[in-house]
Amino acid sequence: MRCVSLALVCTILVILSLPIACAWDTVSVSLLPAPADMPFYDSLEEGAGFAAGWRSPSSHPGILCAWEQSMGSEGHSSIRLGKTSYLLTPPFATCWRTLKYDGKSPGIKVTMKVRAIDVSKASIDVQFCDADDNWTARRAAHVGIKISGETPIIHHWQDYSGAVEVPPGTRKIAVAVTLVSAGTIWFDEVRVECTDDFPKGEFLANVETAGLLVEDGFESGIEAPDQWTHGPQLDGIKYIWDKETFVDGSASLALEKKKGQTGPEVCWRRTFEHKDSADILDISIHMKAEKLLAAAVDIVFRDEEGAEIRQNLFAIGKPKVNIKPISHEWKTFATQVRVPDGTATITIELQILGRGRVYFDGLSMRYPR
Ligand SMILES: [Ca+2]
Ligand SMILES: [Ca+2]
Repeated sequence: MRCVSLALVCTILVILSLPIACAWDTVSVSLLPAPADMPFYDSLEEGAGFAAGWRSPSSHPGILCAWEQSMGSEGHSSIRLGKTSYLLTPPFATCWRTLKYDGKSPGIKVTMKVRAIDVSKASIDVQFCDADDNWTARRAAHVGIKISGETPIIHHWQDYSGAVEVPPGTRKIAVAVTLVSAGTIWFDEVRVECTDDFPKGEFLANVETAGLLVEDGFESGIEAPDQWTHGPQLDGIKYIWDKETFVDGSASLALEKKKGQTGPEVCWRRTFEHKDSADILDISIHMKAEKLLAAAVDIVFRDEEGAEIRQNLFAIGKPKVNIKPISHEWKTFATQVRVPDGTATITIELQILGRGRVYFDGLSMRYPR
């Protein structure tokens, strides 16, 4: 009896919060229309304007979520997700469906057909909501490449499937398909069922912050953005916290060198503790060059004893004296790196290696889930 009334209260609360559920940055989901019991099967053929029961955030430039009417692995309909930006940061193209959960089944298995064009990274996740309306998620399946640098995948309809453990206290679940990288995917024939055969999931985190190490626009601080320090004061070098040139917010970090070359010690740097169990990190940043010979972004992995492994992430130009300097507007640089075993801290260095001026903004570091 108590369960029934709680379920009623939850349902009413969710219905009351519907306008909020439409906002981009929330993962709240609606229960419209009445969700089906499991096993759940949906070929995405029914609906008016959009596939019945499926939700997506409000539209955003470069992000597409559409009910496809002329392509299906079964029938003639599916859902298409598209993203134009190669940045592995939000907004993502995503779509989800909330389902009833019986409160007993220890695991959930999801199966669906997926068609992909030029996809590096997409995921099929199961999300869990507790009594306090906190959402967490587990990855059921990954769609895309395994290692940075591989060619994005293209394939016709293929089965993707995965099972996840349901955390204690789960009141409802949602199945979500999310396109993180650029590309296009379609999905169809979604099947969700209870199972007791699933791998023990190690990671469970808040959906909105899952895997995020940092998103830094260099906005706040006193003499420099919070937690950023710079290298030595040398003749002809300026370390600038610039408040006139930026991609977002109202500030960026810049470096200026009057002439000649410099070493990597001329940099802005910030250090993070590496505590995540993941050994892969997605990193992106925006850079702008003004009459610049060369700049670079390095990552330095240090173990408990301080032994370091240094790796170049991005580079502009060449640190040679007799070449023509480069100027370009903001460009986005993105990559994925493997975190070496035993890493305790991760330092990002934003360097200038030759004369000119370079700006940095919008650093994002994320452990992919
Ligand atoms: Ca279909
Ligand atoms: Ca900024």
